[in-house]
Amino acid sequence: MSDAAVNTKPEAEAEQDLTDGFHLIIDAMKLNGLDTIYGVPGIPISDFGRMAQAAGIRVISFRHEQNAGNAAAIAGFLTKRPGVCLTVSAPGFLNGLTALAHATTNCFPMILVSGSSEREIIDLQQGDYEEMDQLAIAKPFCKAAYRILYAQDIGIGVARAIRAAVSGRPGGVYLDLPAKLFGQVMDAEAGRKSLVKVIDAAPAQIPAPEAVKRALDVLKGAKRPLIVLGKGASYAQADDAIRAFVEKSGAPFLPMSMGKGLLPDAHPQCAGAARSTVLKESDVVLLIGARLNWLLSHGKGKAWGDAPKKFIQIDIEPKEMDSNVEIVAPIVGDIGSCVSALLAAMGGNWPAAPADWTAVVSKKRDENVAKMAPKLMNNNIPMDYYGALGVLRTIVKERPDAILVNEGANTLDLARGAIDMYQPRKRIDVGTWGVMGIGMGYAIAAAIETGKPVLAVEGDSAFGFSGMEIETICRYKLPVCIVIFNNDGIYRGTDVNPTGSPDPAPMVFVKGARYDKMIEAFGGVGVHVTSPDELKRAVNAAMDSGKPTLINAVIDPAAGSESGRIGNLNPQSKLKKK
Ligand code: OXT
Ligand code: ADP
Ligand code: MG
Repeated sequence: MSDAAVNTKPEAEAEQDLTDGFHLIIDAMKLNGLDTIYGVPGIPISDFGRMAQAAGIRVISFRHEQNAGNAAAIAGFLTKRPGVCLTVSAPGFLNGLTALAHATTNCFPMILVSGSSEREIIDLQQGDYEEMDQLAIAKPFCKAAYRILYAQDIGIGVARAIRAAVSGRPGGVYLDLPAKLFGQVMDAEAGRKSLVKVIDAAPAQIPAPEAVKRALDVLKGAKRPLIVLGKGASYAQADDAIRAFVEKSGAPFLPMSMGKGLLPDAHPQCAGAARSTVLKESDVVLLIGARLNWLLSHGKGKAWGDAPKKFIQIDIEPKEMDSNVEIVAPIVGDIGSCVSALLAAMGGNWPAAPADWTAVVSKKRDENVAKMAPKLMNNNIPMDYYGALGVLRTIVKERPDAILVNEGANTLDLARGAIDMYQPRKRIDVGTWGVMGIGMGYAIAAAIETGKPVLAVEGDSAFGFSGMEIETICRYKLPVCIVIFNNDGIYRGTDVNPTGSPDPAPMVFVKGARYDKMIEAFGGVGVHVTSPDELKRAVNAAMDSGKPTLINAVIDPAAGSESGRIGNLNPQSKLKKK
């Protein structure tokens, strides 16, 4: 690309209608419906944020880039448009990079836009302000990485970033904008013409008819079919087709954590409460937007039992097939198109799922639900997880359109089981990595993108990773109610330092901490509760008022277990404890 089209002569500015990098980036975003920026301002993007706001883009300014990045990632999940995160150079960029990698790992479309230093200084390593070869560093953590050097390439650069983020398997994209680009001036008309409106950014990917037939043949032959609904199915926004297909098949379905609510957890075919049984005993498993990764025990081993199993998989990413076990009937395409094709090919007289199998699943589910019911009704003080979750379960049932954000270990795993979901994309959580720190970023973006009330159920450790964003929540007056399950530590608050030294044990925090006081510093409502009744009143009041609220819910420090439901993943020393 030559410099010829870039007008750098000041005297020409008076005579010509001009634009510059700042305005072209803003115009390119607006042209493509990117109407919100999550970020942290500073050199070299301070003015860009101001100008974007002046131009009508919503600019949500955070306290730390990782939280802004997580907000952008979940905005992408919720809307199918790439969420945009804007950061300064090197340290700001690196703070945002974790979120970019998280978005890519979870298949959420997001664009991390970072200001950067000039190439000539970076390449000679001359020590610029916040110098770093950001493009090179970003590459392994995202789906695509681009740098725009010239104002006239902004239209194409933004278009490429959008397409890369949302087409095929969605993911994170890095867009590098050197400081000098913002000020580059060019003819306004030429600039306008250089912008690109992305047409059909995520084209439908229609499955091959023979793949659909192959899958239905396998499914029809099943004696114990199971459908697994992952967060890809939630992302696809093909809710009606998925529901119609699942119901027509009559098969039990198992929602993954963020697949919950696609069909209500209270649906008669839901096998969420009979997880072990359906994994072990099914003979044909149809995966819709769920990978056979650690969360599904890689499709093999003890969790899946001894009986031979056939897997059918719907995914937009062909390489996902056979990634862990053989997929006998791969259907490659977008979930909306694949599920619609399956439905159409099933015809009018698809056989009911074998009744002996659905009876086994229902029986197990009813047993597990009955086992949990009394625990959820307990009124113990100090509260245990179940007593507190029983209250939240009812509140979510009464307010099914609220968005539930959830992170922690016990706080996560027990809430996932106890709180039924009723609508798609209402539960957002730690995802594929089990990462702590998504909480406040997710809560903010969920409120901004959907306009719905948000209930964030947070372990006390989990909250700490993004807790400063309660100021952001208060500043933007968002309808977010945060409930901290405060058990004085990571998993439990009971560990002691065995040496007797005054240093606390590694897993515990200040005992009896009052997180509710923190939000009062920013004008939010803080409430301290010790019983399920108090918790119920406080959450309902917060959800009714829509005011930023933080509820410090005291949980018995001894109630949790190591790493929640995944304690088995901790390596154990074979040596005798000293
Ligand atoms: O069928 P069976 O009989 O087996 O029963 C199952 C279901 O059928 C049944 N069930 C039900 N019964 C009745 N009624 C209903 N409605 C119902 N629904 C289900 O219940 C059981 C269990 O069901 P489930 O949960 O579906 O099944 P299971 O077997 O657990 O599923 C397996 C998994 C793997 C799919 C599931 O467990 C899962 O999704 N797990 C995700 C786990 C995860 O991601 N955890 C987070 C990471 S833990 C750890 O890494 C933490 N760290 C380290 C750290 C991290 N993560 N990140 C960063 C950046 N730095 C460090 C930290 C610091 S957690 C953590 C903080 C923890 O402390 P906190 O204070 O925040 O939290 P507390 O623990 O509360 O103190
Ligand atoms: P979960 O953690 O809920 O099991 P995963 O994140 O493991 O879900 O899997 C989601 C899968 O969904 C990914 O393999 C991704 O390629 C796929 N996916 C995402 N969007 C679509 C879509 N629109 N059509 C088809 N597959 C999709
Ligand atoms: Mg805790």
